[in-house]
Amino acid sequence: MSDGLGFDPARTNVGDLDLADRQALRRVAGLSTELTDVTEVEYRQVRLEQVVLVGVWTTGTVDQAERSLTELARLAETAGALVLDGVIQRRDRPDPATYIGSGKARELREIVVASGADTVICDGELSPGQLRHLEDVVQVKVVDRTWLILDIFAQHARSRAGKAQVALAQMEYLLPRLRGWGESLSRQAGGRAGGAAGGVGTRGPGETKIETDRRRIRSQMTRLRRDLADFDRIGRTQRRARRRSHTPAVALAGYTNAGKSSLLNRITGAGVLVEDALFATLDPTVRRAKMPSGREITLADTVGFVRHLPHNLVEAFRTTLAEVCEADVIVHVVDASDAAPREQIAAVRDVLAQIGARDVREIIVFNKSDAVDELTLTGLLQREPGSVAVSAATGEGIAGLLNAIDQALPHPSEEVDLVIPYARGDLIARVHRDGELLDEQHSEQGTRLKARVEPGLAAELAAVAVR
Ligand SMILES: Nc1nc2c(ncn2[C@@H]2O[C@H](COP(=O)(O)OP(=O)(O)OP(=O)(O)O)[C@@H](O)[C@H]2O)c(=O)[nH]1
Ligand SMILES: [Mg+2]
Repeated sequence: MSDGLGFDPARTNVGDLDLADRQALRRVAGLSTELTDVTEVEYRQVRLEQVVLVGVWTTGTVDQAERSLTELARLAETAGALVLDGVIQRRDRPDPATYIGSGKARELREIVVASGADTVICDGELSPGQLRHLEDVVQVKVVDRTWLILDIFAQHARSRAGKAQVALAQMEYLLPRLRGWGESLSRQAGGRAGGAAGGVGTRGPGETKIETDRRRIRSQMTRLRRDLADFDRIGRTQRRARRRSHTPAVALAGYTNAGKSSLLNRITGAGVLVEDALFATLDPTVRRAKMPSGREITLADTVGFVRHLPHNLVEAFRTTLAEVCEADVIVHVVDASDAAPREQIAAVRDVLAQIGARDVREIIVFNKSDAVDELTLTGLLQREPGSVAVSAATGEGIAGLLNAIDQALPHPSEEVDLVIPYARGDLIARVHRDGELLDEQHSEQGTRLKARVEPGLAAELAAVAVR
């Protein structure tokens, strides 16, 4: 099976066939950066690394296992790594000591040596012990899927809040996984406390490097949590201001690369970054849009989800994800051209449940309709009642999506039937924009409006109405 990624994820052993190819990619010794004085975060980065992927396949079909490893390869490439090889082991559950079985771990060591890889990436979240034991067997850096996702997020974070959120999640992950370097591998504790943040004097007498690292990380975490609390307050204030205007909030959510930013651009002309890359968007963008009924909404683009999104990352991104939790409607964007759209839907709903957005009204939108055949699309639409198909690329189906959003919007609580003098055209405009107009007629005294509006606007209308 070839998947265009240069490796066969189903293969459980290395053949001789492409050994020469892989050795041709072997790193030139001595060119790598000196590792003695980098921080743990820097050390764990997988940028520019040559990696071998390894997965444990416990449940599901062989197809699912392969898709998972193919996705891991895309994630690794997004992070900047070069994927040399990939192997899957079938087991009832991961080995508690070394993730893959110990025999398999020794085979993995041979693959690493043969391919010249400098990093192994495991398709799961490994316990601190598993990470250490496997590292001792394969004798190169081992990182897991969780860390890989954290690393991509770290590379893509632009805003200060985004950067702080990722840094905190990385440190939470690393704290229990710090290891005393020097016992194995080539990394030794340097003469100084390591990393620019430490500096001379941070290491007390008799303190080992690992203790210094832990202490430094803890104090950085405290600072980050304080910063995040500030960002959270700002975000809350902004959302409250939007709420006060009673503009319904709609959030685009969905699997990474599904086309959320493309849809925002198509609907609002926002000009947000669109990329064929995983996690292109980290910071939410909010734009206004007018619905066919004339009502205005705010439409928020958000960070994409992925299978097994690290839990502490979800926690850290609570501020960002609040756009989704507090929305009136979630437009759940699905890539219809994906090999397994229904698995994506399940993964996204899993995260939505984690962040407490399960009860928010959801519209499933199958995007990229231009890239799938009619039959597949019909099948998808049938299995998700109320879903719509669109193409952000061609614009097909967008009108239908806007109608679906319009209908899903919450109805303002007060119904009014009043005559508003012509001099108050401003109020009538607000009914058009913020309320739901049911009927409008013009008489001598003014405009007769039947509409549903929020209580505040209802009171203002009543105050000026012609009796
Ligand atoms: N064929 C086709 N490609 C699309 C369509 N919509 C988006 N794409 C492509 O899909 C890729 C991802 O699009 P984005 O809009 O960046 O996706 P996203 O969901 O915002 O992704 P992240 O922010 O990374 O989670 C890009 O290469 C787009 O050009 C579509 O309707 N048809
Ligand atoms: Mg995006």
